[in-house]
Amino acid sequence: MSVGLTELAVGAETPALPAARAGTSVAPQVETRRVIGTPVERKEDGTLLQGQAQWVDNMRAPGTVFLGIVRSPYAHARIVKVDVAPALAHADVVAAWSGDDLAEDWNGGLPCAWLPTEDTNAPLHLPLATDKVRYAGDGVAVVVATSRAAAEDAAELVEVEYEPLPAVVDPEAALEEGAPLVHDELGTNRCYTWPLESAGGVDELFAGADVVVKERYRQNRLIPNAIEPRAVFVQPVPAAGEYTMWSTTQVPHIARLLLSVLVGVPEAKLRVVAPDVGGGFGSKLNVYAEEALALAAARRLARPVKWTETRSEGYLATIHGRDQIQEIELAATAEGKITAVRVRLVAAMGAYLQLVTPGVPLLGAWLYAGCYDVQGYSFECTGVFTHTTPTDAYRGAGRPEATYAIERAVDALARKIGKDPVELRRLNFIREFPATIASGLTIDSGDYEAALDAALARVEYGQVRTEQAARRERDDAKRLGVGLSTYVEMCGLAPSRVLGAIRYAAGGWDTATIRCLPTGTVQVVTGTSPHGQGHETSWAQIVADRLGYEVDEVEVLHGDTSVSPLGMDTYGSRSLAVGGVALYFAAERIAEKAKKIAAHRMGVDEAQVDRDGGTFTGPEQSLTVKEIAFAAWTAHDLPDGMEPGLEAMYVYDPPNFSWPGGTHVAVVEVDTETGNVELLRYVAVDDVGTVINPLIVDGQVHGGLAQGVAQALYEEAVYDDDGNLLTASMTTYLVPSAAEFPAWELGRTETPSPTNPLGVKGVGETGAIASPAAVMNAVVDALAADGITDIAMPASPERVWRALEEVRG
Ligand code: MCN
Repeated sequence: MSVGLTELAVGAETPALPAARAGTSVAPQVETRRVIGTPVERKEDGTLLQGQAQWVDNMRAPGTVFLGIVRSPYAHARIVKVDVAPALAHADVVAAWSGDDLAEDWNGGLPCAWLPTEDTNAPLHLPLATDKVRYAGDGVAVVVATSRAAAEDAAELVEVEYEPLPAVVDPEAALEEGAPLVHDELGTNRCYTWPLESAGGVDELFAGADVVVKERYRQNRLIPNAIEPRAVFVQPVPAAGEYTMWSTTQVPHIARLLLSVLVGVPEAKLRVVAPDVGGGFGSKLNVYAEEALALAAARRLARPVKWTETRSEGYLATIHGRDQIQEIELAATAEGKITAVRVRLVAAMGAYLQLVTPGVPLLGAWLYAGCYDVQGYSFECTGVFTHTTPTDAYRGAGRPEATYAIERAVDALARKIGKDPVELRRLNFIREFPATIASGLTIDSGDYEAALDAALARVEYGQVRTEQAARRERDDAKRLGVGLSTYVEMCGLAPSRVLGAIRYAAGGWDTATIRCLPTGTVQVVTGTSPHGQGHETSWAQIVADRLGYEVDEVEVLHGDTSVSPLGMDTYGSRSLAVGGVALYFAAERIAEKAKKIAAHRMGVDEAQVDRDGGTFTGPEQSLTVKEIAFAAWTAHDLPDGMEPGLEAMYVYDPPNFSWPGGTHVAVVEVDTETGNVELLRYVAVDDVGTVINPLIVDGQVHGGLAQGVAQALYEEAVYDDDGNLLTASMTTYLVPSAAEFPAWELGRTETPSPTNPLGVKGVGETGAIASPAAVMNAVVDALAADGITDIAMPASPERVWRALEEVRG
């Protein structure tokens, strides 16, 4: 199926804005900026740092029972027999069920909300397997016991007879004729093929190009490592048929809807709470088997049920990220003007489709020409089932992959035509905004050259090149490399009609409610669900700024479907650009009503009242929003027909994505004797539009950089040919610590987004998106003179050393 988006005229519904909106560092779009833009310390940190956070695993209720999941040791096997009787004989076991025992509890299977084409293969994915297991870690039975330890012990007593079958773990091998099938009934391992409508006469541009580069890259499979493992706790009220589920989820609203359908609990009877959630990075943007099992068990047993994963269980049963093979071709003129980009992806889905598994590569589909002005564009992705843990969104989701491919390929082109990678980028930058790019979407605003210049000045590019040449000259075993990544990404997911056009099952709007309480404080109810991003602080800043409260007077409530019934949650760096903007509009609604009340109480015409933030001034008198909130509450003297109270809600559907961009520069030292890569310096100049809280933004960039550099240098999930996860713990899956990183050097340019009145763009994923390319370009740059043109991620010492051995002969 072919998808074209040009007809959507993204950006057409831009709200009316004050005049000066384009260019770098223009004036902020909101008139008052007393609180927006200041580095307020995070309100949530006291609770987190003093051990007063509410983690799911700390929840207690009398009579709680615990789940232990029996997981397959095989990547592919027929289930011959599951005997739970030995587990049931355990003194502390309350119940034990096989997949067949629970089959009647499900309406369909675990949900996938994004089937990119009409003919996408979406095989049934039951919370417990019944016929076959399809990856090591696939659940086959569940044991319920009165303690977690007993549940884990008794799970080992369940006797499962397997008939092992051959497995396939490599996505290209899985497409070959005769490969073991993950889902027999499909007759193929292909999940879908999704071509983006090709634009601009790609074939002709390639045929007429002076230079063509063709590159092939592998996106290593990654394992998310949120600091808090996954956990779920369900408390039923059996007589009422009601359930409250506390879950370590990023998506309480989405989870409520989908679990209600899957388990058959009416949506209005299911409350999902995401209390304090210790990170997710996409891995908790899902509806998991264990949530469904806990809910079904609570219904069957009429008791509270809890499950908490161990870290090694999480490595098998929580989603993985990336695992794609990329082919990218650039057509260019002799001087390096890129005319067309052609991309083919093979993306591993893993054994089943989780919530957005097939959609992840599509999130990068529009971005493989990066921030460059190209005429022709063609993209195609094939999703493939393999006998591995399902993949899904992991910080950046599709966009790190796109950035990696185009940025590495631009460096390859620079080498081929003998041009400095900086100059090649300058030659190709998009310079006019809004820019409708060849892939069909419209970039709101940007100034790529400003970020590039700032980054180069900071890193002292000329000096680094001089030092690099000097080291080569004296044949220093420690080569120096410098790598750039000039990126643009699309986040702030997303305009609902675009999501509809690309067959995502839900909308992309979000909600905010502001409730001005009579005694001078405010409650904000948001549909976003932060799990480390500091919304309690930055949302309070927006309200404080717009309505004249102190930050500490604003309480932000979130992550509970009973408190905040409407929301689309937190992922895709969407929360500020959607939920934060909803908050801005809700504040405007408050101000509109407050102004009417102020005029009424002053006995003047509304036109005679001026607003400055939360202060309303008439000819003789001023009233603050706090005073007006009290008057609205007593309702003793309101304009005729006006509703008492000062409360407003806004549901905001963004007219466009938001498009952060910038330049990252990595400087590495590569030891040609040991293969060790040391990241010496890392400069990141990001443009995320108007900044609400620079402290939080810096923290977001730090975290993203750590994950992106980890992908480039350390982390990789490795399976053997039988589908055993060889990197099944932190001793073999190398999660770096702060000790492996240099002090990040951050800078910013600021090009406000013209599509929202705050001018904001997302920041949550920029670091992870830009950095793998910068680091790997630096590694290859260090070794280019030795004849090396590519090293696969992660650039481990062994990999680098082997590559050098090969060229040394
Ligand atoms: N912000 C700001 N000014 C801007 C942009 C953002 O002050 N111009 C602030 C926001 O107000 C918000 C924070 O930065 O407090 C992040 O905002 P945004 O970019 O909208 O991203 P989200 O809040 O939607 O967070 C999602 C994003 C994603 S997709 C992943 S993955 C990720 C990330 O955030 N996972 C994280 N950051 C994480 N941080 C932590 N600690 N833990 C995770 O799991």
